[in-house]
Amino acid sequence: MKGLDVRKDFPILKIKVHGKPLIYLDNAATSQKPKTVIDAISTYYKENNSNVHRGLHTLSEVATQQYEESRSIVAKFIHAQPEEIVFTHNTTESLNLVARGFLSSYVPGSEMVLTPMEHHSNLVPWITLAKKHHLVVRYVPMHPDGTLDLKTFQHMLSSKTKLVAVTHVSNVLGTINPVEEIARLAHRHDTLVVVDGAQSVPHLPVDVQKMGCDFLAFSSHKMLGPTGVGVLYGRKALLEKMEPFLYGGGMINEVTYENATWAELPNKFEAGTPNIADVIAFGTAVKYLQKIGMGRIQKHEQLLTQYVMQKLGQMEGVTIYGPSAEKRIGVVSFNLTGVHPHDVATLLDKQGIAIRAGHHCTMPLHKNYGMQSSCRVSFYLYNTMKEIDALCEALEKVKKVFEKKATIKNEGGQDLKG
Ligand code: 7TS
Repeated sequence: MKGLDVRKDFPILKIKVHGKPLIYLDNAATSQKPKTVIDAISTYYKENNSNVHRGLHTLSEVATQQYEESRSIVAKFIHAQPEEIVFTHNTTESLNLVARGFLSSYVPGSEMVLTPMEHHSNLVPWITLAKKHHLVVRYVPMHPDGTLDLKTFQHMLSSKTKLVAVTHVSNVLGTINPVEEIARLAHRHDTLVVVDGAQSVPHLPVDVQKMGCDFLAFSSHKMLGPTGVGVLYGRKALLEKMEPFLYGGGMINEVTYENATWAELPNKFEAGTPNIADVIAFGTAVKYLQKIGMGRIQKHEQLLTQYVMQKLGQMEGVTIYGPSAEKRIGVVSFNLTGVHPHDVATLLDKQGIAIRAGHHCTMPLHKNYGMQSSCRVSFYLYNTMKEIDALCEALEKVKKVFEKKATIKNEGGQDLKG
């Protein structure tokens, strides 16, 4: 397979871990950054550092212009208008902003529909809200392969349903959920649709017009940008109705000792000095992704996913969770029989291979599958087939270590008996 020829752009991919070349397969947690993004941060501080939206001097004007340019780049990337893009600190904050912003619209007994595969960030804000305001939370059933049962979902909706919150892509199962269809069905009941795009916007072409969602949340750090920048896309009419959740400088129109009125969108939701350098560098990251092309990135990751699922599928003692490769993105969670995921991750790390092990902030989903934790590999545009070969070889070694341990234990037991 011909790769995307991008590895040279990522300085960190040249490093060694425990003397072995780094194989970074933890992209669902955070992605690596190309040199252009790293340079954008340092150039900003070296040549441009200033606060935005307040100075009349040259530096402040340039910083404001670059900050707002990033907003336009991000808006274009998901087919939205710049005033519909609110910069937050991460997906978690974006989702909390929506949960707080519509507090007054929920009457006791109102229903929210979630899915069993939500990350805690798209679960905890809603269940906490529900507890405080006596709302009912319902969950769409899932087929055994980790896809949603849309037929049942359709029947769960009614005039009582105020909100559907769904992840576009599961960070554990990799499942791509049919968010277009979900939004269409929900809107028949005037239900708000909040989509968690943390794992989709970095990996698929996303068009909020086509998707038809009301809100979409995602993070810069998972899509080649810096940490500390998140996005909340919201339909303009809804953002106008929504209450801010932070109050202070930058978000006001007029203030007296008794009263305050809010600034126009999107400033109403960006109180205080924002993360200027990182927002600007995020714009650089989005431009980089656009240059490669989201379609090509998706295709590349699809090939890697097919390959890893085929190879892991052939390996004895491996259980893979979630749907077949064509229904998911490049996220594959699995377990090795008899080996704790933390041991798998630690032994792989000794080979220079970074994977995630744990519950991946989806405790209820793991319980659903009758487990506490799993191993997870997740790809991005710079990963290769060779890295997957190295992963599988290393996993075979892990299996051998534990088979040996089991034999020694057994032999020990026999000795005792004897
Ligand atoms: N939603 C999904 C689907 C996610 O995968 C994550 C982070 C979040 C929300 C939260 O994003 P944040 O930027 O606010 O932290 N997921 C993971 C993960 O799978 N491993 O580490 C972080």
